[in-house]
Amino acid sequence: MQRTLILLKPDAVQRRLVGEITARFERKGLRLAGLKLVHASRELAEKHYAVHKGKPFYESLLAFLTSGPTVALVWEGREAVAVGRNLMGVTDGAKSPPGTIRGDFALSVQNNLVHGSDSAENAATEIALWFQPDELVTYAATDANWVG
Ligand code: IDP
Repeated sequence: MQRTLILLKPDAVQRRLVGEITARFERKGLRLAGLKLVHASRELAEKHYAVHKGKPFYESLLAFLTSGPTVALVWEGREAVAVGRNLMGVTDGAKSPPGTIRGDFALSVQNNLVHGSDSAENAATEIALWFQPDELVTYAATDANWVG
């Protein structure tokens, strides 16, 4: 069992795609463990995208992530990190295949609707950045025998 952090970035909220995107993770069979609406501070955005510091798009990326509310989600399940990345597609919306979230709804490289952790290790770090431990809920999914 693995956890991943998924962010529905400010463009997803502004474009009213929160329900559409969240539904894809639900239907896949992942279990929702955390959910909140956050208007990210510059400090949070800097920590979240620390790996991109110094890149030409860094300041623009921080401005984007702090421009409005983000929906932060924690999903649990078998191979949750890889499953999340597959549902998202590739970074550039224009190159992302149809059927993926970015392939279906994004055209931009920066404004690509979703973030998903790229390793279990990074997921743990990112979840701790966006959630307090008591904001994550563990429970038995009644359909676990069918989708697990
Ligand atoms: P990922 O979100 O697909 O894992 P990363 O390379 O980790 O992609 O980049 C993080 C985010 O930074 C992307 O989702 C996108 O919003 C933005 N980004 C990445 N590369 C570029 C770029 O070349 N121009 C503008 N924004 C970029």
